[in-house]
Amino acid sequence: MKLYGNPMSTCTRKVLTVLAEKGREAEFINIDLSKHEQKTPAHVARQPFGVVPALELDDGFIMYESRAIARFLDRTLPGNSLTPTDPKAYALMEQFIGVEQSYFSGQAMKIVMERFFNTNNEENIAKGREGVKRPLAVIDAELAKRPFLAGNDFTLAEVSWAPYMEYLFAVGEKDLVAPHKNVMAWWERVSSRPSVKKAFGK
Ligand SMILES: N[C@@H](CCC(=O)N[C@@H](CS)C(=O)NCC(=O)O)C(=O)O
Repeated sequence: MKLYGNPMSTCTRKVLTVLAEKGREAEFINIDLSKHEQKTPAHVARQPFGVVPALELDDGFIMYESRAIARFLDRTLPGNSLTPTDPKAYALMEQFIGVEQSYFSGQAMKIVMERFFNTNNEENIAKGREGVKRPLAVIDAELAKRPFLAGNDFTLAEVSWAPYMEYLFAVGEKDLVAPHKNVMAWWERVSSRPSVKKAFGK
């Protein structure tokens, strides 16, 4: 199995987290985003939108989209399942993957990109800060009721949220999260998990 990705990429990190949870390694093919290797014809043949990650199985099957890859690996690799069997817990997991994708990660990345590339457009940063407030408040209320987004266990919902949360802290935005005590406690549980540490190079 080959994973075409970049170790700094949030989407690649979701896939690496699932692999680490399962105790599996893929052959990692580094796609250098600074050299635009994601736009080469060879990579676009695997990922038609010219981004990472893409997964290639030994039988030649190729797929892309990080959340789809995460679901696929969770379903097909043996080991600890990251998808609840209880239908309501499953619904919550999918709901919070949707919340991450629709309302959180795009806003968080507005801040992260400005800081990461040192462009520091304060207008964009302010928009991102405003944008993450609601999803953080929403999950804070939910996390008052249970330790993880879908229940008592770490699931693909945490896999989806973790890379963006990690970057918010990494670029010095702890103050955005700190008023949300339940999110802080949850993040301690998530970020101390060996799979997350491994996937994030910690
Ligand atoms: N929806 C895609 C998004 C992939 C994506 O945007 N990847 C970023 C890195 S996290 C990328 O390759 N960026 C480089 C570019 O946009 O050229 C997924 O979940 O896999």
